[in-house]
Amino acid sequence: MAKFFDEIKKQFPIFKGTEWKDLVYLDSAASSQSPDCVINAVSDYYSTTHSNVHRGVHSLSQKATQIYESARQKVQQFINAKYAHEIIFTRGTTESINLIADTFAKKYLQPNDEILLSQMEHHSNIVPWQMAAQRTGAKLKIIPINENGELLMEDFRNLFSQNTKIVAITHISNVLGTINPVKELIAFAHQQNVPVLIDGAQGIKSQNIDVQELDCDFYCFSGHKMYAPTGIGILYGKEKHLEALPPYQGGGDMIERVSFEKTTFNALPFKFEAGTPNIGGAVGLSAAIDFINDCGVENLIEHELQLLDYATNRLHEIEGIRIIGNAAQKAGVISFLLAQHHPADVGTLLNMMNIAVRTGHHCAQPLMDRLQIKGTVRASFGVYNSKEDIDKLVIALCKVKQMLS
Ligand code: 7TS
Repeated sequence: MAKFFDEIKKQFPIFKGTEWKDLVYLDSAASSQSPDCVINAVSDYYSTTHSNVHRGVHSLSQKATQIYESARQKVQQFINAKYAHEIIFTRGTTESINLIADTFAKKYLQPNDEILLSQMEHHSNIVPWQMAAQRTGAKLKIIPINENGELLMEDFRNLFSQNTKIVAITHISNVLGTINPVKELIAFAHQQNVPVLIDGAQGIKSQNIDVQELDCDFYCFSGHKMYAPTGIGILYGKEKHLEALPPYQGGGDMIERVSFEKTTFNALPFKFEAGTPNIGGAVGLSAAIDFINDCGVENLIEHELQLLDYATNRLHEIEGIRIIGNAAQKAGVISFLLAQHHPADVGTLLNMMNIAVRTGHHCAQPLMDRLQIKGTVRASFGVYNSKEDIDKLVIALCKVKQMLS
């Protein structure tokens, strides 16, 4: 298996150039690197196929449209959505969540309605709901977590009331690595007739996602955390919800007929895709899905878990390390503190030793408040990481400790 992944690393040009050849990249939860096949697909698209979509009679535009729509089908198959028109291209997870928070609020939210979120959400799955709540008079209710960083399921169930209108929850915490029991959460919410949005920013590359099996109402993710380019992401929504919700942005492509008196809207998925979309990004995302399928999703999951296990054991060897997030079910994200040292100091020194980690609150300040810490150092894994990377991290952390004492 290790050899298999060594070979895969060779497909990532960033590690082949002289500048970053020796970089230990442990920041894939923020953004993953892209393999040749993704970069080449985007480059080929612009070299051979680019034109605007959905509007040309000419052959080049038809070819671009075909490639864009086949990318949609690729995503549909990847997450096993029932229909291709349930796949909306967006700029990323953040835009996908904003789209739902905004349109859901317009259609359904009333004063005193309740939105359930968890204590471990990324700001992207808090602020859009807070804005929706402020506009409508609805309220946020927060599902608490235990010391290990797991949701308190009993509290979750008890938070439901007559006024609960939607649950929005992360699949995997970008700080704690916790894999939430989303299937169970969704089943319970549905018993109360409440729809569920899953923030899949971290889930998409660490889990086998089958939206029909999960039965989630919405699943949101970004291309750039699954080896695709930035600026492309997905909102999956069940057809019945997407049909019922009003449009988000107005503009070209999302209309059926416009007059100054009245506009009627296009069918799904175009109703939610105003303006010229990120066609090159969709091409890159499609290539990234091929890449993931070629690696084998199960292999990627296994690889991440092996690295997580190894990193957890090795980090524990360092005196003064405190791992933040000890859930029973975790993905390849590991946050920690090194004695009393400031995460930014630790990260800066690691950077000087060619190790890229993320430090700070990771856009999860309410979680930091809950944990009563200011931030963490976070190492997160991708397909190109190896046990040697973790060994280098551990050696570097020992040096950092000496330097800071
Ligand atoms: N939700 C979660 C759980 C995330 O981890 C992130 C990004 C987002 C939403 C937003 O995704 P975007 O692609 O729209 O920006 N997380 C991180 C991170 O952990 N470090 O940098 C970005």
